[in-house]
Order: sequence, then C-alpha cells, then structure tokens
Amino acid sequence: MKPSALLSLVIASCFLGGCTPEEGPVFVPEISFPINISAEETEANSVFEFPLVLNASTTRDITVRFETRALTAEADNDYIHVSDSLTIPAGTASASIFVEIVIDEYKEEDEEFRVVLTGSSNAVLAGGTQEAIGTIRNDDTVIWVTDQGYTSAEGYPGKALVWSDEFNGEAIDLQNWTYDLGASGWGNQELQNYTSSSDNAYLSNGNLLIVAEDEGNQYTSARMKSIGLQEFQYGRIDVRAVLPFGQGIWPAIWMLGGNFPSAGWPACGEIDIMELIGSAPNVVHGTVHFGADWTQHNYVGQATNLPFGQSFADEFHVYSIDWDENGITWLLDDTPFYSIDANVTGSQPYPFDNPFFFILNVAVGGQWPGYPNASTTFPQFMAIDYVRVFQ
Ligand SMILES: [Ca+2]
Ligand SMILES: [Ca+2]
Ligand SMILES: [Ca+2]
Repeated sequence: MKPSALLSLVIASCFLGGCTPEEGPVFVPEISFPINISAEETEANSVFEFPLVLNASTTRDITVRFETRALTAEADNDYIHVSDSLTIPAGTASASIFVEIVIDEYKEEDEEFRVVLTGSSNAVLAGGTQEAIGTIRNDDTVIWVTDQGYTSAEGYPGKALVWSDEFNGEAIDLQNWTYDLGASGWGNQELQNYTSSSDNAYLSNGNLLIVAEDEGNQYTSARMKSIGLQEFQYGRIDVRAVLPFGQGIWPAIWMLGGNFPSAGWPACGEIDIMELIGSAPNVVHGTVHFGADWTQHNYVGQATNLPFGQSFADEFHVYSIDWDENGITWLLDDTPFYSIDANVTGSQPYPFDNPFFFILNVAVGGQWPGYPNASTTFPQFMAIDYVRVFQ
C-alpha cells in the first residue's frame, strides 16, 4: 500500500466516527426537547417544527430516535405518524423534528399529540425521557357530517310532493323559515339562548345544520319555524336527519297548529315527529300534545329505538309521520311504530285537523333531558338533509 492510500484510509475511518481526538474522554452532551408547539390547522402551519437543543456541540454525530404518539389528535387523521431517527452533525448543537399536520376544512376540537424521544447515540436525554406536545388548534367553522344512512322513497302511491326544503342552496331560505329567538327557557327550564346567527344555523353540503355551542357563559343554539310561511294539513312528511347526543341535549323535529298565536298551547295541538334525549341516543319519541288549555294539557306517545350501543348520531335516519283525517302514524325509516286516531284526545278537543307549521331545534337542558355535565361535548348539531311533504 502506498503511503497516500494509507492516509486516505485513516481520514475515511475518522469520518465514519471510528477515530477519536487524542485529548481524552469524549464529551457526551445532553439533549433536551423543551418546546411545545401550538398552532392553528392552516396551510401556513402544515408542518410543526419541534426544536431539539444540546447543552454543547460535540465532535461526533449524534443520532436521536423519536416517534409521534396520539393524544386527542388521531394519527394519520390529524397528523402524519412518524417513527424515525435524526442525525445531528458533529459541531452543531440544535436540530428539529418535523411533524406533518393534516389540513382539512372541518371544525374540530383543539387536539394534541406527543413527540417522544425514544433513544439516542452519542448523547443522553436530559432527565431520561423527553417529550413535547403538539396542539393543533381549530381554525374551521364547518362541521363534518356523514353522508351515510337511510334514504326515504322519492314518492308514494297516490301522493304528490307538495313542498320540500332540500337545504341544497347557499343560504337558509327565508321563504320557508324564520327564527324563535332568546333565552326564555320556553317553560321547560331550558338553558340555551336561541339566535339567528350563522354560527347556530347554516347550510353546508346539502344539509341544514342546527348547532348548539357552549360559549362559556351561555349555550347558544337555533330554533327554526315555518309559521305563516309553510303550513300543512295532513300528508306523508319525511325528515332525514343526523341527531346530536349527550347528557342535556334535546333535539326535536315537531309541529304546532297554525292557530298557535290565537289559540295558544296546547289547544293548537303539537305533533312531535321526533324528539330525542341525548343521554339515550338510541331512542326517539313520537308524541302528540293536546288539551283545551294548559291546565287540561295531556299527551300520548311512544318510543322506538336502535339496538343498544348504536346512536341516531351515527348516520342519517328518516323520521316520518303519515297524517290524515283518520289519525297519525309515526315511522322510523319507513317502519311504523305508533299510531293514534281521532278518539285519542278523549273528552278534549282533537286539534289535528288543521294546518300545522314545522319547528326544528336543538335545546340544551330542560326538565325532561336534565342538564349538560362533564360528559357532554360541544358543539352538538342536528343535520337535516330534507323536509318533504307529500299529499
Ligand atoms: Ca384535524
Ligand atoms: Ca379542521
Ligand atoms: Ca339536502
């Protein structure tokens, strides 16, 4: 071997880390990983950079092994899972771990994941373990809604579609809907403040969303009604919806007699096409309320349910009534589960031979559902794909 070749070999082996300086023991630096990252889920923040810091540079390359671990953020749904190693070149004292964030257009909770250093070579982890938290802060307002579930027939023998709102436009059709407003509690000790804000009711991807929000000092929601705008006497009525869930949440798809302003409740009659108590998210109720005045108020109804463990929040179902001069039949996904006839009110007036208007709302709290607790998550929403009336 020529001398120049031997020199090259020595240099090469030094580069590979096999050669140490002659000045004594090698310094082993400590790695810390001190910075949590919190940023909105925007394109500008599509990569979270977590800095690593050495307490001194060293003469050897350092290798750090790391991986992401899910907390409330889901791997590959909210961020891209990574399990890898990183080399910090000799002579440098800092480096960064990069985690890719999944950007979407839908509203979410602020969500967290961890980046954990799992090992190192030529350096030690300060304190034995090091991790940083990544917080992906929500920046979106639109709620994601499934497109799965039951779809009702386009028509029925002997009946024609006389009215529908398919909620497929850009904005809520004020030819069809107006709002009940305020925080009156509606006689049921409800907590929500009903607004006409586009935060609480809006159209998205072909659905009407009615959204109950926890604003910290109050709950807001929406209660929409078709009084004086769209009123119907009799018909097959189909409403396709995904329902909210949770303790203290009370969605309803219902009707009042158009004479409500003059006759009052319950003399006007109330037809509850669907009500659900969020603590029992697999049970829906069909009910009628009647009585010459509130002291004589009475009601009859019946529940039907999905198998335990399923929820009306999981996918769309169609809530229906089939209503004519002989009475009312309630259906879930075209399966009848309850009927009344004109004898149901006994000695009280039968108010269900009149035009009725629709009410769509999500109440928060009340005597019947009880009140939200720590298990209740917000926002809660009811998504309605369509309301159709066939006669
Ligand atoms: Ca996300
Ligand atoms: Ca999002
Ligand atoms: Ca629709």
